[in-house]
Amino acid sequence: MRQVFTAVAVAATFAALAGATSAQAQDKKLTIALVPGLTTDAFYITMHKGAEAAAKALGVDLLFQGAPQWNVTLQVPVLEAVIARHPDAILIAPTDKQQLIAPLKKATDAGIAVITVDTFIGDGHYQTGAGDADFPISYVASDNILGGEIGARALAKSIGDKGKVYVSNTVPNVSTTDQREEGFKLEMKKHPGITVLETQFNDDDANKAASQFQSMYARNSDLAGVFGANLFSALGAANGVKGSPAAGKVRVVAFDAPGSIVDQIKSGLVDMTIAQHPAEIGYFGVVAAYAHLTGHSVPASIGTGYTVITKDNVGDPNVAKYIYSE
Ligand code: T6T
Repeated sequence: MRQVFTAVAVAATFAALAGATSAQAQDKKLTIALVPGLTTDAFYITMHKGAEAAAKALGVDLLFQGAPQWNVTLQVPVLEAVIARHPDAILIAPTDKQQLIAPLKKATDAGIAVITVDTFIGDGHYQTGAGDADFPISYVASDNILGGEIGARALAKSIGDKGKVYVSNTVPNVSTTDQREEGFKLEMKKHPGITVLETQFNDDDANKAASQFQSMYARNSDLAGVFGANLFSALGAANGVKGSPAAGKVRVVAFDAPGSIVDQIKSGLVDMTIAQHPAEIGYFGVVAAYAHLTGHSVPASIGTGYTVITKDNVGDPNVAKYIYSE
């Protein structure tokens, strides 16, 4: 069975480890590369900061190299260029569950340790000895099914448990956003008064998500709510509602916490957002790679948490610290 450790347990284990292995690390300076889903996304910018903090603490070199958009065809050549630099480990957010398996296998075959952060390849169950995609050492991420369930419960509450809703999503075959949609729909089965309409896929483009909202609203004037399954989907849906006859009528629940979404929460346009902890994902990704490279076993799955941000708690510094860096 796959071991799932909480970030706190992992922190305690690795804090001890950092001291125990510093002598080994001094022999050779390790290089760890982080390949994000895309470079221009506050989520990955924040993840990079967390990775940098761990790299500094452990005395390793960190490379950050990615594509400017969420696109497999752009990510694969970036990955190939990173493999050519031969770092000791690659942390990567694969932009597709299947299409990144073969390119990542090349990294493993070249002796580079692979850890996936945020998204997974295959079914996300690593080090099982089964299937063609279990070779990464670990998967460090939020629990995305749970995230979708939290979103659904919040939206159900906002719309008084009845009416039509839909999921604004990026592209199919992305582990995170697929699972959020899955969790959302699972939870909505417990709310018989709510009808979930067809998911709208926006290619991670907020402008497309905004115009999709407008056509959905034109076709369903009784639309009650939207769940934006990631930053650009949520931002686009909120922008679509803004200034349209839907404003004040259609409720929006968001995923991710850039300043732009937080502003919409303050203005009342978005009811709440589910902030991930991307800095923790980056931090524990580097720590897990370091542990593996210095001869320690690493859990095959490391889970990080969420902070739900609403108008009522956004002023609390313990909540506001989870707003993403830009
Ligand atoms: O929601 C995050 C990330 O978890 C997902 O895999 C892709 O979209 C984001 O980067 C936000 O834009």
